[in-house]
Amino acid sequence: HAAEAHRTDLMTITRYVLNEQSKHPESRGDFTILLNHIVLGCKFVCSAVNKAGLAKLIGLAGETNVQGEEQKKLDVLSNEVFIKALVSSGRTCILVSEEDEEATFVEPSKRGRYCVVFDPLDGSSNIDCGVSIGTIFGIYMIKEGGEPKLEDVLQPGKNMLAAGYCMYGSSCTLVLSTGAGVNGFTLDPSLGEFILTHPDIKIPKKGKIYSVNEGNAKNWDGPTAKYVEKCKFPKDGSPAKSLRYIGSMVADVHRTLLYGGIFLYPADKKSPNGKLRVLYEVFPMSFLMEQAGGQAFTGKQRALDLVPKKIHERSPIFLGSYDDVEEIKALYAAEEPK
Ligand code: P6P
Repeated sequence: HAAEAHRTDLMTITRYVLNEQSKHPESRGDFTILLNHIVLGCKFVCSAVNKAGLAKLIGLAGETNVQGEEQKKLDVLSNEVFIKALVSSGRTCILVSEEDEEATFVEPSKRGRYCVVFDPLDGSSNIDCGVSIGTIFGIYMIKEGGEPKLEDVLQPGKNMLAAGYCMYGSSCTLVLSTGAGVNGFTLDPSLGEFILTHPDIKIPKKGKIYSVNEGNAKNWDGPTAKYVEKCKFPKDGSPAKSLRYIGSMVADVHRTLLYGGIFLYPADKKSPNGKLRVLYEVFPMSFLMEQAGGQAFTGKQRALDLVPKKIHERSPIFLGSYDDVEEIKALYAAEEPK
């Protein structure tokens, strides 16, 4: 009967979020409405990404499609879709997007209490070759009443109420945490619904995979170089780790979350703060990793404790299985000036 119940008792993401809401009787459902608008954006982008090859949506802006219309690049299109969906939810007041230099302050008549930071289509350089890409997002509550200010989105990642990503690959998978664990939902295109397929995801305590761009090895600092060396030539006779690097953060993080291991984007001489952005790449993925029992470290501190000063600030990041991150933390601690 359990199997039967599972097939007919579809737990959609909307039902899941409503269940979460029912645990907060004081809630007015604003958060549920906001999440539903984010889910709508993900469904639209999923459909656009899947059609990209056919509708010549890929490639550079300026190409014209069969209707002779000016084609928008997928990441530009995705950004517009999310901005419109978030503003129309009537629950947001500040939006920070990887695509927009400045933060968007929502007009007063449509304002709500939430600030959303997002990368509408991360890894978009991989679109043309069909590698999985994704949307990454994080949600803050505005700090206090009154006029929304930029400081309301320059909060440490530990203040996030929720974070997640939607990966557009062989299937469309949305991984979400609202602060009570991590759940994965897969889009059933015939229903147009995200169905709970990965309940209560926990990352293995230790993994057999390391994920880094080895092409940057000549620029790495001591601790990173030592750690990667240890992955490849373990001194304790344990088997070497496998290297898996897709070059699309959502895909590399999703594999790390499900299989275990460690994902590294270290600082190097070329980029002293690494490459990945704090607000809408490092924080949401670090939030998910901690919620799944893993951890996330910047080389200096717990990633979620970082207080950003600018909305597009970068940070080095080491995230994944708890024990694997502990090892690289020890190597950085050993380098600390006494
Ligand atoms: P590199 C994609 O461009 C991205 O922003 C992330 O999705 C990915 O993890 C990283 O950059 C890859 O960077 O320097 O290894 O190509």
